[in-house]
Amino acid sequence: MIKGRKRNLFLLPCVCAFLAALFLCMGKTTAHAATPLEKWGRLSVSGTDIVNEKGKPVQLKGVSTHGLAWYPQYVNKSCFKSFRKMGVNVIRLAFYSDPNAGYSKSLYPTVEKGVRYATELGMYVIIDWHILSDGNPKTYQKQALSFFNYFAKKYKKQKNVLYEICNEPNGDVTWERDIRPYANKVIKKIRKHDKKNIIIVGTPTWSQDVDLAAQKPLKQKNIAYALHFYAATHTGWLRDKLSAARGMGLPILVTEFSVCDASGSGAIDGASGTAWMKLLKKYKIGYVAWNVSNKNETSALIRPDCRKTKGIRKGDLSASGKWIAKWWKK
Ligand code: IDC
Repeated sequence: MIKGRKRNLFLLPCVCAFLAALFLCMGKTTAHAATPLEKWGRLSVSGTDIVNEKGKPVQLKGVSTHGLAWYPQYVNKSCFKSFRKMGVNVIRLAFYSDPNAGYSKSLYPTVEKGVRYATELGMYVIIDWHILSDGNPKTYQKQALSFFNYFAKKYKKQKNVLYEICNEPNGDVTWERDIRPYANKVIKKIRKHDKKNIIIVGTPTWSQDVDLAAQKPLKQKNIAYALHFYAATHTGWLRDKLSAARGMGLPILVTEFSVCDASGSGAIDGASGTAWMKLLKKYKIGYVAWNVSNKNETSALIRPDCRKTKGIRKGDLSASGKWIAKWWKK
């Protein structure tokens, strides 16, 4: 039998070893905080909400690349990680569909890199077919079908991929005649491979007319609809449109926004911006900020004089970047 002082001498190393093991474990858990993907798993659409694997509504918070042809240097793991640290959980990869705006099959590997880095970081990633100057999604429908066929086949097993099939239809485009039939075709193509991941559909007038989509939504599952706003241009009237469409049961995601005007520049409208962010928070509607670059325009999230493409810190953010980053932590 071990007695008195002797017993204490025996117990002491045991207690120390136990404490050391405990600290090591704690160190491990703090070193590896759960990633957004570990926390939520595959997302889906339930009623008007985007929900996690347990069916609980979640709010995506993201940043969008600029056109991949113009600013591919920001598609790197360190850059994505910097934004994750600031509270971002989704990266949008903007692949312009118009050849005059950079469309090229040679950019597919840039998309693949983006998806790989986001995946390694446990972040969600939106593959965005960025129609803009090409107005009608039917203009490059053939290319869109081949684009989504390729990526849906590639990523059908991943839980963190979302497809945005037409950034901003505009000009002589209607929901019924153009966007809805286009969406039906592209959705069919994606679903041939990827049965579950969310597909986001743009709406008329640069993704503002969610009310028109709400009148005749698509019939498939796991479809969300895009609403885009630039706070200085799109004010209360567009917020009302959002609320009305949501009231009609439409699931909405803000896959692009900024706090300046619709040109992507001009002054920040803090009052309109705040009203938007409060509304989105109230409804848990996800939002993605345009754009990760240091271009000399207000919407660029990085300061024009910052040449870094890695290890981005809060101090490297532009005025709009800093403004928006405050909301990533709320
Ligand atoms: C803008 C970029 C700008 C680029 C222009 C044309 O900020 O640097 O020269 O596109 O490609 C959108 C579009 C988005 C626009 C942005 C600002 O989806 O591509 O980016 N915007 O104009 N919709 C509303 C505003």
